[in-house]
Amino acid sequence: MEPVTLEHDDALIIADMQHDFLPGGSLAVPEGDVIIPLLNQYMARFEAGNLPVFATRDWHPANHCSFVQQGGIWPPHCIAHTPGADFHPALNWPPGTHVISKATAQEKEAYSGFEDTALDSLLSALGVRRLFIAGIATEYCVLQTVKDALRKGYRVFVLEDGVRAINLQPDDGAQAIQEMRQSGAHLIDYGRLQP
Ligand code: VGL
Ligand code: ZN
Repeated sequence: MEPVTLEHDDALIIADMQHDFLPGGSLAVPEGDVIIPLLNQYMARFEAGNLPVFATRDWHPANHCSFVQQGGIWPPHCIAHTPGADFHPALNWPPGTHVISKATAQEKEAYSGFEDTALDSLLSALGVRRLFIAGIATEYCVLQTVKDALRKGYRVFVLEDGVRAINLQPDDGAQAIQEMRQSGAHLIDYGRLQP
């Protein structure tokens, strides 16, 4: 992969860095917290370039259909307005970071940050054409957000060192990376970003 230089039509999307998805949370992503310092470095680069940063968050009602009690596959997690749904406090969000709440409807699962949110219209209004995407979980929110972004015509860079997987099956994360690459996403890491 070639070096990548940030351009005026770039934006950063960081997926779901919430307590319940981090070690100690109800649906912890292994090593989910390990990427926080790196995500702060990525955010600092976008802030320095005056480029927009978006934070998605899972923001479920207490009886969301994805929870086991309602026949879903997940333990209750990221219930709106509870501490488990808060972002980890060590993240240095730039002033003006756009927060996108997703999967807010009781009867519908939604992993993608684009599903029933204002994300696409905000990006369009800002003239964004290239998206840099990191966060958790690789094979759910990150994968579906990346695939939606590609379908909508964005050029997509997945920050491979800034994602972590749940891995219900041991290679779910690796397979998701493959799927993103095959769908047309570029995989990069921090070392590829030119100063
Ligand atoms: C997610 C599991 C359950 C995600 C959301 O957005 O990655 N994963 N709910
Ligand atoms: Zn969820």
